[in-house]
Amino acid sequence: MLRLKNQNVAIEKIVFLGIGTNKGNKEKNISCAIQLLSNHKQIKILSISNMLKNPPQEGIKSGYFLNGAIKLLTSLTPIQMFRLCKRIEKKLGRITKHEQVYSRKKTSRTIDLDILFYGNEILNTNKLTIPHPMLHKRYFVLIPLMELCKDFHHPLLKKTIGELYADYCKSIKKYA
Ligand code: PH2
Ligand code: MG
Ligand code: MG
Repeated sequence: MLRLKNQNVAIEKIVFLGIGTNKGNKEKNISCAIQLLSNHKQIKILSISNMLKNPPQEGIKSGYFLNGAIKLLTSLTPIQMFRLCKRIEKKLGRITKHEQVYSRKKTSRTIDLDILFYGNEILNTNKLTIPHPMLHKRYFVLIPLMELCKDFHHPLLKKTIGELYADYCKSIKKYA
């Protein structure tokens, strides 16, 4: 998008988001979050993976998760994108008072929106790390990304999603 008047060029970046939910009406949580993202003027959703029903990982004790990934185009900066994700999480976590009490528990999420990739950018602040530091260790992220962008290059690990997925599969075989 080119704004000639003030010579500002709004650069649009491809962003991949991870989406997850383990609480409440999970299908509805996912579709509300996607609706809120697509309502934003500076976001164009390009594709959405299938949602994967899978057990909680990394020590979380809860019912199953629904996880997926979203590919979008945006002129928001990484920090603006991050703040939007937090606003959407907050909005969807506040359906009822009863749920508000529960959502204080870190393990129970009405919706979790994580920035996986922001173009090829590498960012490391105490608030935000891009690419997502855990993405190559999480099958519930790698499987949806395989569907959307198996040839996308991880800018830090210098491997494609396909290669990272193959590495992940090898690593779990080793410990099986
Ligand atoms: N998120 C976590 C930790 N564990 N497990 C699954 N299956 N799905 C998640 O989204 C998830 C998790 C921390 O964000
Ligand atoms: Mg997360
Ligand atoms: Mg998160």
